[in-house]
Amino acid sequence: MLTRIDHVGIAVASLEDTIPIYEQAFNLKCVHQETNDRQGVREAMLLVHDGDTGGSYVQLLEPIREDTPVGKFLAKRGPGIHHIAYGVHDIDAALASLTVSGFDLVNKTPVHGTSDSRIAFIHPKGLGGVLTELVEAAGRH
Ligand code: V0V
Ligand code: CO
Repeated sequence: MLTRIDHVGIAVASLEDTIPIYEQAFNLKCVHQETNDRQGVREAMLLVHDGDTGGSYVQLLEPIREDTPVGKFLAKRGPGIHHIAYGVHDIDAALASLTVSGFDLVNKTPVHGTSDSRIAFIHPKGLGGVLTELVEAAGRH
């Protein structure tokens, strides 16, 4: 079902301050930036590796308000790893399978993700305390 690690989501107070640090530390390039109002974030994607099944990235996340998932996370825990995201070919099939298995889906149907991907979150409680996202990249269905 999973094709790759698509990204590791990292909660930060400031994209502007953190992007250059990641670029310099690992010689990464920031290949995309976007504001996602529904998710309450400004995000930056730094390409780690472009593989056969799609890219893998570091995703830096800055909250656009305090009452958002990343805003609450930052206030409670400070900056750090917020979620892991796995690539899938068919997110509808993956969600159907997880529903049958009884997992607690934050999104029962896919929502809009970075670069027009379709994404869905699975609650951290059922997965070892790790907020987990599935990503079906645009055009790779
Ligand atoms: C909260 N908890 C976490 C967590 N956030 N545990 C692990 N990782 C996280 N990131 C734990 C928290 O410690 C509490 O545990 C419990 O969940 C409830 O916390 P809360 O602060 O009251 O938070 P809730 O319940 O209001 O919301 C938690 C969920 C929320 C996971 C439901 O964060 C959510 O809907 N996340 C999905 C959307 C999202 O994260 N979007 C931003 C990224 P205790 O204290 O009860 O044990 S957007 C993105 O990645 C995009 C656009 C993309 O990739 O394209
Ligand atoms: Co993400």
